[in-house]
Amino acid sequence: MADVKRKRVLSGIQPTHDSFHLGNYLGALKQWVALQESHDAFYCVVDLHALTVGPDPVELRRRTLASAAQLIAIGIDPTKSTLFIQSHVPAHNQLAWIMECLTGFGEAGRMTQFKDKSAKSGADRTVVGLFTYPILQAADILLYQADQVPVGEDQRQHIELTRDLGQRFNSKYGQTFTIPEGYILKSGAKINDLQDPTSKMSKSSASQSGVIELMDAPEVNLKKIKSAMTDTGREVIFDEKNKAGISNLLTIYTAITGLTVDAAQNDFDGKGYGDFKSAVAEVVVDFLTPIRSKAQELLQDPAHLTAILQEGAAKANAVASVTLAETYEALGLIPRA
Ligand code: ATP
Ligand code: LTN
Repeated sequence: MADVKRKRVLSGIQPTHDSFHLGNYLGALKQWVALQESHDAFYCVVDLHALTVGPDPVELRRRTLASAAQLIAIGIDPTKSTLFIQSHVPAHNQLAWIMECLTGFGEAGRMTQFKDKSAKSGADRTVVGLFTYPILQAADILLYQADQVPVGEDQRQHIELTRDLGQRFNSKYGQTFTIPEGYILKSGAKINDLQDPTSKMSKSSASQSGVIELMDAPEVNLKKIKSAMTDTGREVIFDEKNKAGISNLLTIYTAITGLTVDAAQNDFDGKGYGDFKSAVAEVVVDFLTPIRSKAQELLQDPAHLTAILQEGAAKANAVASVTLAETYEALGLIPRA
């Protein structure tokens, strides 16, 4: 039977912390792993995006490798997926400039993530890179002619911008880019903070006490889950409005066990919050412990990790340079040779 051409996926994650958290995993990374079986997958550690927060160079270097190690530890297989570091493919910056010339100032200013982040630090302390961040993201995606982009709910607007820019380019200069779709799950797309269950679990939260990190010791995560904020009721039922904490724990529990919410509710019928939290803690810790060990093992051998990333960069460059050449041609830029 003829080999049907696989659809392509691309996604990226910032190396802004030493560890990814459960929200990153359940909202996005879990889908990265699943999609590599059926799709031609490109996944990158977006170190250039991380520069928007002005990281310390030693930390950035460490976190970039730690991110790659965690991606492999959760199941990204470099023989199935192209795993690479964004800055290893110069075409990302080159296409970003072109996309910046197609983006309206007001359009970029409407991105809610930019608005939220810049409102927190004030205009004078907000860098221009934060403003153009979603345009670099659009370039990441369009360069690979991606059909789908697995991300969490918070990235929906950035994917819309990517689609708009791709369509705008195509209608002005001729068909050049595939218009991608977001691949956003209905359940798990937003995991909330355990201590503040109406806000998303985030790497940049002020307190880490409600954030379950992949690289944290099992005892730490066990404790965080057992002290998760819940309401004063007793019943384990999914009700995001009145029981945000319990609903968040149910989302986590069902996403990891594969049970339906109904089945989980039945299992804990009449059992109370204490038993439920212990069960959630157990499944989370059992799930994360081997991932943490695998990532630690990979980090013991940075040369091996770097070799994987170099191979990924070569494959990524091969695809990206073709799209960039087509884009330059469509724009009327004169080829060097
Ligand atoms: P920050 O809050 O510092 O911006 P983050 O924790 O949101 O960081 P990102 O690197 O921005 O992490 O996100 C990586 C991926 O994880 C994205 O696809 C994002 O949509 C997803 N994601 C992040 N937080 C959550 C969450 N709480 N629930 C579900 N998905 C999430
Ligand atoms: N903005 C995204 C990270 C990101 C990304 C991408 C996601 C950068 N480039 C390309 C998907 C595709 C975030 O903050 N999570």
